[in-house]
Amino acid sequence: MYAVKQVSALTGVSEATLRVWERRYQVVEPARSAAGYRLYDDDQVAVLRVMAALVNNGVPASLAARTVRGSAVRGHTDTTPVADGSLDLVSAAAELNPEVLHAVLNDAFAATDFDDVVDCWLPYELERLGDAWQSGRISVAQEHFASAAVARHLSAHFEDARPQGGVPVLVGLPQGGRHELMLLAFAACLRRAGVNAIYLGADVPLDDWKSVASEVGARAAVLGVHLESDVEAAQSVVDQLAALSPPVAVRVGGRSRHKISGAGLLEDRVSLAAAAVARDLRAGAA
Ligand code: B12
Repeated sequence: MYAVKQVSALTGVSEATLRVWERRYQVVEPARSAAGYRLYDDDQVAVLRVMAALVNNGVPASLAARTVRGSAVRGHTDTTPVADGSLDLVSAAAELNPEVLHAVLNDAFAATDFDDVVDCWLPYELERLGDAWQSGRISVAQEHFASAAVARHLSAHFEDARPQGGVPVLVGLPQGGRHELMLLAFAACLRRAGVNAIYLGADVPLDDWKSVASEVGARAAVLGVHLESDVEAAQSVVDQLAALSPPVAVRVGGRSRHKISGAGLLEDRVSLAAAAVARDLRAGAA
């Protein structure tokens, strides 16, 4: 067991903040020594570490607390049923209960700004989902069950932000690419920023990028580049769109974007990346 001073040193969170998280958000409930001092076990320290990481990444404390409370981060070995009000996507995936999954996603999107959800909560939970899948704690079917629900929620936000006309910007993945969730989140942010985003989705053939760009008169496109295996197809899209007359300027996002040449690089947080693209378009730089 650890005293509050030790937990503060282990997590980098001040003693006062640890007490606030306990009182206000019930993140953990430490035992008490005979003299009344707080005593934390290893699982509670693990939960507080995750909470600290989320908050340091910009997740509001209230949302971070709901993410870790009752969540599978405890012990990292198992998935537990979703506790009331917890925002644990992995446990919801494991339960295979559509209502629970829907509630977790609904609550996450209702808990704070859309931008906070897609910049902080969603990538964190998708990574946990990938780790749970890779380590065999959830099956491929459970992962698909959760990803499909995420895609439906993001699509609804995309549809809600109606296009307001203006120069169309194509958004999609190169041929073979299937990791579209963060790209869809990006497209929703772009529309919310007033840009006429045309979302093409996953696995778009090279020739279609060219024909669609000409057909709709696009001057800009955004491509997601995730896996090493996406790089070659993405580079071809960049090269071929740049060779069109007039040329289409391409920006790339996603973890393999640095391997692409001749395209603008977008930052990881999709809402900030979308704001930058919207700003450039307004300034007249396609
Ligand atoms: C959901 C998922 C799938 C779903 C995707 C469904 C869908 N509709 O999108 C499906 C089932 C299709 C899938 C398939 C595969 N997947 Co997958 N998948 C995932 C999972 C769980 C989430 C993916 C995701 O959305 N990540 C988004 C965020 C969380 O991660 P990120 O890529 O680092 O992105 C960050 C930024 O780059 C930014 N960003 C991302 N895109 C964009 C775009 C723009 C424009 C901007 C500005 C920013 C931006 O957002 C993030 C925030 O920081 C990840 C786990 C993980 N850690 O990512 C595995 C993961 C990416 N998949 C993996 C693998 C191996 C595969 C498959 C090869 C599995 C297989 N054997 O078939 C296939 C490949 C498919 C293909 N050809 O592309 C591995 C990749 C390992 C590697 N580095 O090579 C991962 C990491 C899982 C794991 N832990 O092993 N997958």
